[in-house]
Amino acid sequence: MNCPHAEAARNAGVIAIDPMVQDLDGETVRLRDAGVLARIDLLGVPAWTVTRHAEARQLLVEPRLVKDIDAWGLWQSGVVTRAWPLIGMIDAGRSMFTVDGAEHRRLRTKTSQALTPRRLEAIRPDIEKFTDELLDALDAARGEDGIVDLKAVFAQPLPMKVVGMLMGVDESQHAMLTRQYKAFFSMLTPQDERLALLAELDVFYTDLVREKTARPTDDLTSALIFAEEGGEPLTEEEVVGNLKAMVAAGHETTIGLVLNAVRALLAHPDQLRLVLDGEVGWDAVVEETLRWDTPTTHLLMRFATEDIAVGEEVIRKGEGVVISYRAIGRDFEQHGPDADAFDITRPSRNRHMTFGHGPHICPGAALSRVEAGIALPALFARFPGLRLAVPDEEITKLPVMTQNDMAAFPVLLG
Ligand code: STR
Repeated sequence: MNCPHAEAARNAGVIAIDPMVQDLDGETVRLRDAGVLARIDLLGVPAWTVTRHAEARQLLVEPRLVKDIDAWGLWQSGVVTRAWPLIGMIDAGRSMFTVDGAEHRRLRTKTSQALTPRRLEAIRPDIEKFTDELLDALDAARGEDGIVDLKAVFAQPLPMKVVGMLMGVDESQHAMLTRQYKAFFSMLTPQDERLALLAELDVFYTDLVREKTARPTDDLTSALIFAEEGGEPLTEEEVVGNLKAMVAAGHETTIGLVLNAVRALLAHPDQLRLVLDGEVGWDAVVEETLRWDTPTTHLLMRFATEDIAVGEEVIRKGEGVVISYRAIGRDFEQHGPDADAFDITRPSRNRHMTFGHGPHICPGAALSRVEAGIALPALFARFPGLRLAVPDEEITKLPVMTQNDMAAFPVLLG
């Protein structure tokens, strides 16, 4: 291959993931062009990453790759410690996110059953109500200059309200959680502050679980506490772990999905027209956005319990593997030579792997599709003249290594 990026990557051998996220598209292309498995550096810590669809699909069902941090050589040897800024992405307590096998099924079943498309029909009216309220808030938040931040006023609070309702987290706590997770994900947060906020969140969630244990309500947290089917009931630590994972994931990733879709449509007015004229459905917008501009850039991490051969490379026992979903969405083999283009009419738009694959496939996938499928049409119906208030190039990413997260999205509502 004579791609200069690929040459550079091979010479350097290792691609350092930029904590400041100054060139996400460039980095995505460099990773993809570096091969099926690329060597990356995460703030001084080496890992493999999978950058292609077919191989990721294979590795995501590979039982010799596990989530348990104790299988990580660099953790066993003490090279990686809690001082590493990304440790909270891996050492997140016992939950469906960190456990494999039969125990994983035990931890996950109740949650995935609560989030099936059928069960979600029941909360559709609530999501529509939240959306309408936030559209009013957008209208009201318009400044003198007519500019309003679509992220802060709409895309961020909506998923928080939805996951808050599902899990039984009171509205009065939403702003606190949004602030804490923003600091958690930001690479500008000093590590001692990050560890302190994680400890505070643990106290908050533990108190919440104890409160629901004493006075159960109609929410998934209470259901997890009192789940009877499927063998052993979950321990308090396991309920807390699942609750943390649900709130963190449910709130963070959908922000990206909604904003990335709006941004892509505003940058491709011909495609926006197709949707507004009813020629292409909103589901196509959602799926193509998921493929082209994934909310999760890199998913940390899995560890090899034995040597695993992948193509010409071997992942050695104890080594860490990241899944680079953004590069995977741009795979030429899977999506054709125009994989870097946003195209809601592409035939392969539904064949992305953005929610993962295998046992850990995102249990909230249907929920995020429902949320985006309500929010996007409602937004464009209320504000048909919606446009960016700054040139697209001026939209910057937050310094977050694993999520695809804009700092702000200033718009004119028209
Ligand atoms: C954040 C910190 C925490 O307390 C618990 C979790 C577990 C679930 C993780 C979450 C994390 C970070 C964002 C993740 C989420 C699962 C899905 C979400 C990785 C580590 C994605 O970005 C896909």
